[in-house]
Amino acid sequence: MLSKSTIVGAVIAVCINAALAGANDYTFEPVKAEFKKGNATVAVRLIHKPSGKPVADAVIIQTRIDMAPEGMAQMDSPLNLQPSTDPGVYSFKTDLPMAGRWLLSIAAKVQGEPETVVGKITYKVNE
Ligand SMILES: [Cu+2]
Repeated sequence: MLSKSTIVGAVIAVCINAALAGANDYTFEPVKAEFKKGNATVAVRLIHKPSGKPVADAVIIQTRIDMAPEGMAQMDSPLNLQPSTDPGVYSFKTDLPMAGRWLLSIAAKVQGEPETVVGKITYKVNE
C-alpha cells in the first residue's frame, strides 16, 4: 500500500516536471511556408506539443521578418497583426518584395507559462 508521503512525493514530482517543461513545450508552425513576392499574409500556428493542441489567446510581444542573412545587409518588413479567425493561428500582413528566403522571428506570452515562447520560421519567397 502506498504511504501518504509516497503520494505527496509523486504529486510534487509531477508539479516540478510541469514547471520545468516551460517554453520548450510550445512551437510555432507555418500555416503556409511559400509565397509569391509582394504583399503577403504570413500565418503561424502556436502548438502546445505535449497535447498537440493549438494555443489561443497568446500575446504576441515581438515579431520581425527579414531576409535570411546571406548577402543581404539589412532588409526587413513591418508586420501587422490581424484579428484572429482561427484559434491558435496568428496572422500578419507584410510585404516580401524580394525572392529568396525570409526569416520570421516571433515571441509570445502564453497564459500559465512564465517563460517567453519564441520561434523562428523560414519562408521561401518566389518571383
Ligand atoms: Cu533582399
